[in-house]
Amino acid sequence: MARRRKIYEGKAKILYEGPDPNTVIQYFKDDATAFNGEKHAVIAGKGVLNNRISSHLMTKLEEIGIPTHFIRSINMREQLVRSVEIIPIELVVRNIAAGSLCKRLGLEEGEILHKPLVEFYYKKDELGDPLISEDHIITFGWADHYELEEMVAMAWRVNDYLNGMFAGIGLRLVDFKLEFGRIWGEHGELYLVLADEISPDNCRLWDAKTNEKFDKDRFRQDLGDLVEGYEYVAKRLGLIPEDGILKGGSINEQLAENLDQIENELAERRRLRDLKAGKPRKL
Ligand code: AIR
Ligand code: ASP
Repeated sequence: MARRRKIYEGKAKILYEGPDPNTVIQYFKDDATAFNGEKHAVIAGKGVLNNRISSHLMTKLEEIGIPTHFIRSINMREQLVRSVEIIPIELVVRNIAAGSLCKRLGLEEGEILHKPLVEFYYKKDELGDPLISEDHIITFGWADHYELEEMVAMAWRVNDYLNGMFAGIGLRLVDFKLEFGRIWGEHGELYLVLADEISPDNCRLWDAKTNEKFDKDRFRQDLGDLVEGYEYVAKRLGLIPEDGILKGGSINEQLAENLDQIENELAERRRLRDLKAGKPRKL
């Protein structure tokens, strides 16, 4: 393969230049980090499973009209995505109290919130991604009113959809994190799309009956094999065979490559909406 230029390397992914200037290749690493990179391990199979799970969920979201950066899967570790300008905000949606919410407010883990909670964090590793308000976002110009309104609306729809999808396979969607990116059209119109990834690295997923955790908390809290948890999620979603793709703790590469009939058929069907076309409602 021709040498590709690396654009950016993060904790769990690498971005390479894509085949044309509007695209980027997103490579899923096997690295797992927690507590802002303090804890680190390389876990065979994690990248393959996240690539697969995220491709699937992004495709499903496209199907209900949520625009995403996802174009298509390339191979077991890589996907082609639209090149976007990432908005430096992490939106976290919570249905059940866990993680930093419990720590900050002294709540008991597992408490069901009477309405889903949307939180904003400023994406800045040096500061440990601090919690911020909508006003910070506007005041510091990280996003404008149109964008903020659109991001929150999309986050609610994603939550409703994924809640149902996971409930249908016996999992509770406790919380998740979303990132959005900007794309400009030919005439300068602005589109917002869902970017980054949606995988057990950035969702909390518990068994509906036992509350067993199948997400990155397995690693954060040393609860058991991380990749087995992710594999369980992929199996329940019907993305890998029932007997899994792990062999003796590492990925069966041949089997993983052969799973390549991934959801690419929607790649060309796009429903972007010019953000400036409508007036913002009061926040
Ligand atoms: N998250 C937040 N920053 C990075 C990630 N991955 C995700 C977590 C969790 C949710 O956002 O994986 O699903 C809330 O995280 P926390 O730590 O604020 O409780
Ligand atoms: N991914 C972040 C980190 O490396 C946060 C987390 O998931 O806990 O620390």
